[in-house]
Amino acid sequence: MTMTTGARICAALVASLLVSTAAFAQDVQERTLKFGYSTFEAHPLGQGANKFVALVAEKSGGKIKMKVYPATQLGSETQTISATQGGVQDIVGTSTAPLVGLVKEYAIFDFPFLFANEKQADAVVDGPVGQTLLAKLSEKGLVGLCFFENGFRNVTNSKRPITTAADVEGLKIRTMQNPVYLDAFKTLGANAVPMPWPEVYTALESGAIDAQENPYGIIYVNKLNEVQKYVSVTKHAYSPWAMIMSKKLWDKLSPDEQKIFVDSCNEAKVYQRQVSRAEDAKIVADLKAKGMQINELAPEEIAKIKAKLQPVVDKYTPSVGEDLVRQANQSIAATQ
Ligand code: EAX
Repeated sequence: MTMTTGARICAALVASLLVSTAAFAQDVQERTLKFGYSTFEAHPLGQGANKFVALVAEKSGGKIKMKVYPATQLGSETQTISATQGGVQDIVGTSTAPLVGLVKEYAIFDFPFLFANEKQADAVVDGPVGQTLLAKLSEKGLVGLCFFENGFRNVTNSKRPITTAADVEGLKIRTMQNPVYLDAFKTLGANAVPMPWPEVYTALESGAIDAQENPYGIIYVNKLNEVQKYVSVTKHAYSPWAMIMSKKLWDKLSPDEQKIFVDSCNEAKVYQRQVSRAEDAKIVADLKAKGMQINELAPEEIAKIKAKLQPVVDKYTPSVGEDLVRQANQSIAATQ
């Protein structure tokens, strides 16, 4: 039987359509995944998480769905990281600070005053250092997809505005469960106590602690204005927020599915960071309206605090690795 040219092209098109439909059907399975994270849906991190979920659904033709558990419903960050390692939870969004217990190199992000602005943070987390750190999670049963941002951290407390390093002395301050933060605040003379986030509001309310430190967004959605009077704009550290998948799930995914997750994360992060940065100005006004007293520190006082904390950076540089620190500083310098 002979075919006309038109018929041949038509047959080829039908065949390729069948192949691609079949390939799609084969490479993307129907899945419902469990995704938990620490903060509220209204927070820019929650908005970014929703964007990620929507993108995954869209790119998978509606086949990959996620059941989302915000606001520490599945437990604290350390608990949800462990659950994700074990495969009980499929995806976790978490501050990177609690990851230091698993991969010591993550401590680089906790170095006081490593970044002066968002551009520097983006250059490092999206550059070779961020890639190395995401890859390192695979040794621990986890797969790093990309970094969202929690943001620059400021100290809040119930006692006094912090205008100099001396004002930090004696404050009973909660830190994340991370040795760099603990050492930094101890170095400044604070009584620093590590505590999982879900316990913090109550501890502030009861007066068990005086202070905590977090970016504006976390202060705001958790209504810390009800239990804290002062916000001092120390910007002493920047918290990235890692989107992480269980390696147990990752290893079962087809390359097409893996790509859907990585691409969705990288698209969602651009949106998430925009939201995060756009909301800060509104939050400051609202916190002030709710009675919080917000103070900036003079640049020379920030410089003094930074100098006091240099020994902490020096202490953790060997365990992070000289090369990684050098790479981070190169990425930072390249933004100038
Ligand atoms: O992940 O524990 C913390 O202070 C974190 O910044 C917060 O829970 C968001």
